[in-house]
Amino acid sequence: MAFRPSRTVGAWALVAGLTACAGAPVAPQREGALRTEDGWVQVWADEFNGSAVDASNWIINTNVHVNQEQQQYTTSPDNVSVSGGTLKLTARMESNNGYPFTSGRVESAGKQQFVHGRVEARIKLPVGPGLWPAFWMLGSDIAKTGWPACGELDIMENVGFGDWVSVALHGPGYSGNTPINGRFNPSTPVSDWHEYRVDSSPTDIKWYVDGVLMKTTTRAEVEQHGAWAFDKPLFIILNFAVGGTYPSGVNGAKEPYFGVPQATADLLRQGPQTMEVDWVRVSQRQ
Ligand SMILES: [Ca+2]
Repeated sequence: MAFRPSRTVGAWALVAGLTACAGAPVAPQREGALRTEDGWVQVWADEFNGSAVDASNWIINTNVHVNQEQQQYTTSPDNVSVSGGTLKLTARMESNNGYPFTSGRVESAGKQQFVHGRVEARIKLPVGPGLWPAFWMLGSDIAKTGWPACGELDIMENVGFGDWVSVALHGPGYSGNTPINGRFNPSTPVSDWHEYRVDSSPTDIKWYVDGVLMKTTTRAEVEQHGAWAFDKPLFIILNFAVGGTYPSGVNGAKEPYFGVPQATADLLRQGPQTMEVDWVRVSQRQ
């Protein structure tokens, strides 16, 4: 894409803060057993079958104010909840800490991290330009090495359009408006359930939607820009931002909120919007 805003501040804010709907059919539950499929063995999953965010897997990070995003993340069940087999990250129009919206963000930082492998999630998104849900990873060494040296692997981002999602890599020499990115069209709107996945190895990174290969980036391609940053542990982030630089760069909106056009502000005024996650699974070749 032509424009990819920096996650720089976000990454650092993340570290600094490290202290810290609608019902839908749920996929068949397969937790509790390693699942072998084409040589891949499931090594971890959260199927979101409980009644709260599993603290052995996730922190709820509220201390993130970056990219001119318009939400205050909270730990409230109104913004972050688990029920009916899914994680729900919900954006609401309600003032909090000087921000016009509240929402939710969970991270596996300090809880679960993975070197290479298959990371996938089944996700259903709301539609409304300026909504910015994402499923992504950061290098666990970010506190030591900083961003972008730590590496950032964006598995799925959406800025509120129903027909496309984006992916990207960030690292030393290829960050912010990174040259390594792509936009892809799921077979049906993002408001339907889709499986977003990345397979990473020492030689390449492959992105899939619903099992269909969308993009392959080789290590050699990355190393044309800078050091490969993906041979080390990374953790998972699921978050639902509202507005900010990436949405604004696409939809052009500055008012009524930065990156949030009037129609989406009206949508949020009418009611909360929820990013729903059925499961997150990680597999590795063994
Ligand atoms: Ca589930």
